[in-house]
Amino acid sequence: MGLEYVRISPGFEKYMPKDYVDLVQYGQFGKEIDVQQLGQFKELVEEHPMCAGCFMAYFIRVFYAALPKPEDTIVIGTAGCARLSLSQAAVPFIYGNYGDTNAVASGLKRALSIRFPDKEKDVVVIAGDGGLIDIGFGMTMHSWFRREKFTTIMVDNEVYGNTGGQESGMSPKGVQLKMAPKGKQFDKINAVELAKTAGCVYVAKLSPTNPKRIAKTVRRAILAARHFGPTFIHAYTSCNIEYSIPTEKVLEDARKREKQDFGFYEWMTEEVKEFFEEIERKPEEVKA
Ligand SMILES: Cc1ncc(C[n+]2csc(CCOP(=O)(O)OP(=O)(O)O)c2C)c(N)n1
Ligand code: SF4
Repeated sequence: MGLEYVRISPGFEKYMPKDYVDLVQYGQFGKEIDVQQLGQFKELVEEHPMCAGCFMAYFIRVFYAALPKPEDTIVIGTAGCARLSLSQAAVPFIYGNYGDTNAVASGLKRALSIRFPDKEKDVVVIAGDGGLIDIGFGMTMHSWFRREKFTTIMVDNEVYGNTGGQESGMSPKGVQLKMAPKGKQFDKINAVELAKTAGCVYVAKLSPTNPKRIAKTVRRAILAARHFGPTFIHAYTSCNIEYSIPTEKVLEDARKREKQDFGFYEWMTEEVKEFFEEIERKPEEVKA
């Protein structure tokens, strides 16, 4: 895409679908949106078939609101619950074969930098724990080893939600699931430490209790990937269905997990830290 493709040619407004006109007039393209204004602008994803009250769907909603440049972003997903809403958003979406997302993203990011040498095009992978750390493990790790400059976001619901409840490497030890009736025998994989060891330059872990913090983390991960190398966000996004969490208890559960094992964690290289210190300085701190 790009801003020039998003804008409607003068005189054509009356022929375009209202949803599209609203998106251009009242949406995020070409603007910096504060995530606290959610509900006051036309969002990039509004309708999707994910379960009512699904916290993964909420996280994805905030993710889109946080994109620094939606008109220059491409999202890659795969089989799993997340793609049900990713594929409905007004941002180009590529469906990678299950497990292949980070290989597809590597090729795409390289191709975009050749095709558009003077433009920044952001590539973001969003996939489940099964897609990234189980079946896609090799592709994920090797994209990090190769220092590919895109962001990987793992929406970790600690189960294979889309296929009915098999255990994943990210399920906590001992948990019983529909298709793991004996209880998981092994520890939850430490994805954050793997990402740091494999070469990510910015790594964060969070439970989505605070939209402002989600937005800042997403933005930082995308900007760091643009300039320095691979970045990774590990987000806890509970599954109401497989973990039997009633919709009204979803936030309570996220807060509980935040206290327990999903406290906000952020790590970055010195180079990335200096970059953010520079670009996030308040205007009054910038010397004339
Ligand atoms: C190559 C391949 N293997 C297996 C599948 C079947 N499959 C589809 S979704 C899925 C599990 C999804 O779990 P996860 O990635 O954790 O995402 P969630 O649905 O939990 O969000 C599997 C095994 C597939 N579509 N393609
Ligand atoms: S199965 Fe779970 S993760 Fe998937 S949409 Fe439903 S609540 Fe969300």
